[in-house]
Amino acid sequence: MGHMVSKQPEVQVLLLGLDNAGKSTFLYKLKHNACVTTVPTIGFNVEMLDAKKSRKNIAVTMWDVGGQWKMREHWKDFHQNTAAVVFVVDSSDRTRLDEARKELENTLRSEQLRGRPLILLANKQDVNGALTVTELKDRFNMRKACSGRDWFVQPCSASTGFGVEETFRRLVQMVKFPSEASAVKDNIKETVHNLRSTTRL
Ligand code: G3D
Ligand code: MG
Repeated sequence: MGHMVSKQPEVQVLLLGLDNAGKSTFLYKLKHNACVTTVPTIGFNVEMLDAKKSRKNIAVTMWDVGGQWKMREHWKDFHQNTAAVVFVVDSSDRTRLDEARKELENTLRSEQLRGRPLILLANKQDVNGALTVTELKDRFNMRKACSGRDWFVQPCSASTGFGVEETFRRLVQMVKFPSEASAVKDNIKETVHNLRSTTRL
């Protein structure tokens, strides 16, 4: 059979985090566990990965936007059409945790990312003294920061590969297509909620 010019659902995922968090390493590791094509570009990397969700093939496009200070102002340019965010943290670098938390908070403030699921990737778990998932959850005040969206803190070591595939599996589980019944239901629920709050039904 010839290659189908795909009508398969496509979702975009944003990989964010400070420089040196391990975003590119994570993407590189994933690439070896899935069928991908690489399109290296100035300022960001993008990979396409195949996945299965509800017995359907889906194409996951993962954007690794440079974490350097210069690039951060461009993060918001990627927010539109983003189905989920993976925010990568260097769990071993205690000196930059506050900086990372602030960037996460900025990201979560984006209107275009409202309700989108988020995975906090607790990377570099192989390093001695790295913060644990529980510690990071507290440090980033996840429960409060992520209210109104699905979220998860995933332990990972991008360089050894620990947790990498599991992250991708969870990600695929968490993303919603507009066509998915549950997503439609969520939209309806949200609309009803908004109607109620504005009209006091
Ligand atoms: P970035 O794309 O987020 O900027 P990189 O980060 O993927 O370039 O990784 C930054 C550095 O962290 C790299 O080290 C990389 O090898 C290291 N790194 C990434 N993930 C892990 C991890 O899980 N454990 C450990 N121990 N190191 C990790 P170098 O030395 O190449 O700069
Ligand atoms: Mg990088």
